[in-house]
Formats: sequence, C-alpha cells, structure tokens
Amino acid sequence: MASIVKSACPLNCWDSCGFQVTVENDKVIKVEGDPSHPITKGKICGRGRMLETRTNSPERILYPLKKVNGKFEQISWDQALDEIAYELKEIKKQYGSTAVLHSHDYANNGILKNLDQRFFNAYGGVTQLYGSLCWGAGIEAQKWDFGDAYAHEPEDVLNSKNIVIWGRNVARTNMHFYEKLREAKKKGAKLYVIDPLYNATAKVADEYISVKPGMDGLLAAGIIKEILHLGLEDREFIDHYSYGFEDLEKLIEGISIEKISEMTEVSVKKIKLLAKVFADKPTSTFMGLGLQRYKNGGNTIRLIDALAAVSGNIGIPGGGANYANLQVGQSFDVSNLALSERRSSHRGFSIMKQAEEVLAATDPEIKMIVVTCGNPLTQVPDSSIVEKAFSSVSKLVVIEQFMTDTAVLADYILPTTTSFEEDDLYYSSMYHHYVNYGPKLVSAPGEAKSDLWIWTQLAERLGFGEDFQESREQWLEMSLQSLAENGLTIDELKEKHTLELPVKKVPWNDYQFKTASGKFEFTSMNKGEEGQLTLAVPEESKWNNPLLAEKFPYNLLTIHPLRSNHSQNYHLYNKAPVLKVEVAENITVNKQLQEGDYVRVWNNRGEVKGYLSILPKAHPNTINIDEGIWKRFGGSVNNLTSSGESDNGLGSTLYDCLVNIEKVN
Ligand SMILES: Nc1nc2c(c(=O)[nH]1)N[C@H]1C(S)=C(S)[C@@H](COP(=O)(O)OP(=O)(O)OC[C@H]3O[C@@H](n4cnc5c(=O)[nH]c(N)nc54)[C@H](O)[C@@H]3O)O[C@H]1N2
Ligand SMILES: Nc1nc2c(c(=O)[nH]1)N[C@H]1C(S)=C(S)[C@@H](COP(=O)(O)OP(=O)(O)OC[C@H]3O[C@@H](n4cnc5c(=O)[nH]c(N)nc54)[C@H](O)[C@@H]3O)O[C@H]1N2
Ligand code: SF4
Ligand SMILES: [Mo]
Repeated sequence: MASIVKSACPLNCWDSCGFQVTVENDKVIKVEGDPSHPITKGKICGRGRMLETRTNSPERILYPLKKVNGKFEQISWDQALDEIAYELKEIKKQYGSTAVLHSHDYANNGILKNLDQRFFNAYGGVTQLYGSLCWGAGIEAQKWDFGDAYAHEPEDVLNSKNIVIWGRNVARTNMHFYEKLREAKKKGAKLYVIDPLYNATAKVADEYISVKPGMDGLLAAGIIKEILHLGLEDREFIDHYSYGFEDLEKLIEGISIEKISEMTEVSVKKIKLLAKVFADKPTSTFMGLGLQRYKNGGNTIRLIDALAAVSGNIGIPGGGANYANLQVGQSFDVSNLALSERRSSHRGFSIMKQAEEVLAATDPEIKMIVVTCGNPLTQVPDSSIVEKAFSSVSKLVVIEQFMTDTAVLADYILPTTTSFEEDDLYYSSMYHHYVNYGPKLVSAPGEAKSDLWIWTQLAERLGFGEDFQESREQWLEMSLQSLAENGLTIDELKEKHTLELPVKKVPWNDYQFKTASGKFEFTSMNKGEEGQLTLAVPEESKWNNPLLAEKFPYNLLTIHPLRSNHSQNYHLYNKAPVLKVEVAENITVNKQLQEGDYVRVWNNRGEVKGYLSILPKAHPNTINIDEGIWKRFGGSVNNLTSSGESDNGLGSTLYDCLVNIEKVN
C-alpha cells in the first residue's frame, strides 16, 4: 500500500522546500510539495520532483568500485575501507595528515553532512578549502559593512513600496520568492530588475535596467551620487549610525554621472530614476549571487550596501540590503559536531585555486584527495587544470551517487545514499528561516551507504571509532542543543516536520551593527587601505586589459540552469540535454550568426561548443552558457572560466570572463 510521508528538499537552493513523498513497497513513487509548509506551501520545482528519478535511477552507483589497470572493478566494502584506511594511515605517518585534501562543496543541505569535518579533524587535520565559488565575495563584503550577512524574513517584502532585484534570477532559482514578488506587486509595490539578461523576473518588472556585466558597483555609486545631489540622503542614519561616509563622498566626487553611464551602459535617465526609487522608502534590495562572481565582486556588494544605507533603507520594515541570511545556519550548534580541538595540523587551499594548489603543493605534496558532496571536474573553474590536478594525485577517493566527471577519474568510488535513504534535518541560510525534517523513507539500493556510515567505518579502522559512537538521533540532538531553550527539539521537529527558527525578522532595526565601530561601515575600520570602497571594474575588461578585450570582446556569463541543480540533474532528463550558447542580438549581427548555428566559444583557457540561441534584449556583447554540463553532454563551461579570487579573497571570478565566438561546421 502506498503511503504519503512528509520530507524535505536536500538541494543547495534558496528555497528549502517541504515535501510530501509517496512511498510504496520500499520505493519512492512521487515527490510533491507539502501544502502545510509555511513558506513553500505545496509548490516545488522540477529539480525537487526529479529526486524521485534520482533515487530510482538505474545509473546509481551500487557497489564500491576500485580502478584497476584503468578500469573500475566491483570490490567489497571491507576491501575498500581497509585499503583506504591503510592509505590514510601510511600517508599520515610518512607525510603528515595535511597530505590529504578534502575537496567538497554543498550539494546536500543536511546538517549531518557536517560530520565530514569531525572525521578529518579526528584524523589529525587535513588540507581544507576556504572561500566559496558560490557566495563568498558577498558574504565577506556584508561582514565588513554590517558585521554579518542577514536578510529580512520573506513576509517583509510585502511592506516594501519599491523592490529592486539586483542580479538574482528569482523566477528560475528562488521560486517562492517569485510568488512573493507577485503578491507584493498586487499590493501595489513597484518592481525593478537590474540584470544583463532579460530573464523571466525582468519580464514582470515595472522597469528593467540592463547593465554591463560586473559594473553594478559603479552603477550603485552613480545612484548614490544623484541621491546626494538631490539632498535625498538619510542624514540621521549617516550621522549617527555609520562610519566612513566622508570617504564615500570623496570617492564619488571624482567621477561624473555621465562617465558612470558610459561605463555601466545604463542611461543617465535610468540612474536618476533609480535614485528616486531608493529615496522613496521603504525600498528593499535583493541581491543575487551572480553579480559578485567577479574580481570586483566584494566591492560591488559593498557599494550596493552603501546605497541602501545612504538612502535610509537599513533596519526598516520593507527595506534591507538582502543577500544571504546567515542567522539561519547560526541557529544550530554545528560546532558541536566538528571536534575542532582534535585538529593538530591544518593547511588551507582556496576553493577557487584548489587545482593549482594541488599541483604546486610541497611540504607535503597532496597524496590523496577525498571528494564529498561536490563535482569539482564540472563545477570548479578552469577545468583543464582541475582535471590535471585531480589526475595527478596517487589516490582519488570520491563518495558519490553517480558516475560524474569527477568520479570517472577516481581510484575508489564509494556509493552513497540519496536523502530519502537517511534521516537528516535541512535548512538553507539563503532565504527563509524554517528548518525541515527529512526522515529515512526507503532502503538504499545495492550496497550504497550514507556518508556518515562511511566515516564511522573508516574511523574504526583508524583507531578513533569512539568519536563516532553516537546514533543519528544523538547527532541531531547535539546540533539542536542551544535551540532547546526555545522549545525546538528533535522530537518537536519530527512531529511538526518544520519549525521556525528564532531569528531577527528585520535585522539591524536597533542599529547595533556587529562591526568594529558598532556602526554601518562605509569604510571598513579594521582593514586599512583595503577597507576603502573603490570604483573597481572587472579583471577581464577593456579598462584592465585592453589587449585581452580586443581578442575576446564578449562577456561570458555561466548562470544556473533552469531544470538542473548545477550538475545534478542533466543525466536524469527524459531527453538528453543539448548545450545551448545564448547570445545577445548584436553579436549575431556582428558575426553573422543565426539561431541554431553550431558555434565554438573560446578564450586562452579553453573552448566549449554548442548550438546558438538568440537572447532577446540581453545586454550587448553578452553570452551565456548554463553551468553544470557533464562531458558526455558537451562539457563544462568551466573550461572557459578563471580560477581568480574576488577582491576580498573569498569569492570566485566565474562570471569575470571574456570570450570570442565563431561558427563551426
Ligand atoms: N534552477 C536552479 N536554481 C538554483 C540553482 C540551480 O543550479 N538551478 N542553484 C542554487 C544555488 S547553489 C545558488 S548559489 C543560487 C544562485 O541564484 P542566483 O543568484 O539567482 O543565480 P545565478 O545563476 O548565480 O545568477 C543570477 C543572475 O545574475 C545575473 N548576473 C550575472 N552577472 C551579473 C552582473 O554583473 N550584474 C547583474 N546585475 N546581474 C548579473 C545573471 O544574469 C542572473 O540573472 O541558485 C540556487 N537555485
Ligand atoms: N561556471 C560556473 N560554475 C559554477 C557556478 C556558476 O554559476 N558558474 N556556480 C557555483 C556554485 S553557486 C555552486 S554552489 C557550486 C556547486 O558545485 P557542486 O556542489 O560541486 O555541484 P553539484 O552539481 O551540486 O555536485 C554535487 C555532487 O554531489 C553529489 N551528492 C549529492 N548529494 C550527496 C551526498 O549526500 N553525499 C555525497 N558524498 N555526494 C552527494 C551529487 O551527486 C553531485 O555529483 O558550483 C559553482 N560552479
Ligand atoms: S530545488 Fe529548491 S525550489 Fe526546487 S524543490 Fe528543492 S528547495 Fe524547492
Ligand atoms: Mo551556490
């Protein structure tokens, strides 16, 4: 008999939806939305529904695999674990534990996925990644400005008079916010979308502002300039609650609105319009992550924060410089799981530059890479170097569900469970502040095991099994420890399936900022020279590198795909995906290209081939290729992207990328 059970989406996504899953004879039959979820209210996207296909897919890896003479052979768990544990022991003895690199990302939002940290700490401390390909530049930027990255609760947008969506592809990546926007519009709010691509959200906007990629910081400076010119700034906020405003004034004195208009390719009229919009409070700003994946990404977010501050939109209902909501993740006691005190040695590699760092490492060299919750061959920039690095180490261990491009290179593949095959709690620090519970619903196929089971088995073989004695229930309790005083317990969560976390709904409404000065910092007090705002432009631009811009005249964006979560869904489509090269109209005219042409996009790092599709109203000289495509479907766009780091060191430069294009036969 079929039963319908509540569960939750594990995917790395803004929305963190509640599910209703139909289960029959130990099999997931269907995944739908849970109508009783307070935010996601019964609606989910295709990626969520495809978790059924993902779980039941005949392509699942079912047994531990070992590469022997270039071919994978099925081996027993005992053999796999004994051999990997032996290698780990030997490596630690001969080279030290930092000869192991843990390469990971955040493919699964389950809190128990953090137990990988515990394993590697108890082992002695390995080489770990810092920074984030995803949102790193912006998070760091908001820490400099506010002291932390906090957003308003979802309902609060209904208090806005004006809503500015700045580089967030809401209709595609954040579906429940899209619904809120429509609701706010019905209540009379005006919607503005600033984006180089005329995306589905732009289509419902009252005004669409097309901007040259990477130039948003300058645009924000122009809007601030006009606000000051009209005397529309919030003097009360600036005088009492901010630090370093004079530096910002000085900075924008040196440039005219006309120059800003010329560089950003936004008309003076639109800059002036936006000044009025921001001054007509409350105006909320919702930044996406697209606009900070540039060399100048941190500075971009900081100038937009500055605009929200100058116009008096901080700490008020219906306002806010909304980017991420780290309050959500900070609610949990993740550190209880980590066992940090056991880490005796440590080395950090930048996540962006992990491949170069592997190739360059000495003292010690990297002898083993363990990959969890990530597909670096497809997702990490500058793929040819990533491939070289991941092929160069003597042992590559990949814990996976599918034969990804990364798994193909492995020496050992350990088959792991999907979210419906294990208990966990799920949340996202991106949008709403509810935590969801996802129980184990079905048995894992073949010999697939949870990540936690794998860590536990390896820990026993390495002599620290006592650090992994707890049950899943006990780990979950540990991670909720400090929430118990608010009545949030694992029993309560299991019963209700979703619980509201105690976060501030309108952050900074007391004007007590978590910065060194306690104020909003236009200039970051503790960062010396670096703490000053600048009018920086992208690394790969005609201003910074005219020769490069001549050879490669087009901006390449590589945004998130509609139907796949990164690289996770393409292989599950009914029809094999086709690599689409989306091109602004002016390029097709310049290069005499037509819809459907087979084209090559290239730069000094590599090339990608696919079929041309014209992007109506896209910003001139802009191309997009969605990210996440496996080799077997045409290959990753990261063949073209650079492994640079943002100005503040913690973000990627994935969209700071110039290319050329031509037709091929
Ligand atoms: N369907 C789907 N949804 C997803 C994901 C997915 O893979 N697929 N991934 C999830 C994850 S991990 C993340 S991080 C989020 C990301 O969510 P978003 O931030 O919404 O998505 P991105 O694709 O990063 O890009 C967002 C927008 O930035 C714009 N953009 C690019 N460069 C610039 C610029 O210089 N200026 C301005 N103003 N705009 C720019 C792009 O045109 C795009 O419209 O989405 C989550 N949701
Ligand atoms: N060019 C370009 N590159 C990008 C981006 C972009 O916009 N453009 N976006 C960046 C962003 S925002 C992000 S967040 C990253 C995402 O980068 P990744 O997290 O590496 O991307 P995913 O495709 O989600 O790959 C995750 C892998 O983890 C596996 N997996 C899923 N669940 C589990 C689990 O429970 N355990 C284990 N062990 N494995 C599991 C999946 O099968 C999948 O193969 O990509 C970044 N790369
Ligand atoms: S991928 Fe995002 S929008 Fe889709 S079901 Fe999961 S949480 Fe919801
Ligand atoms: Mo992301």
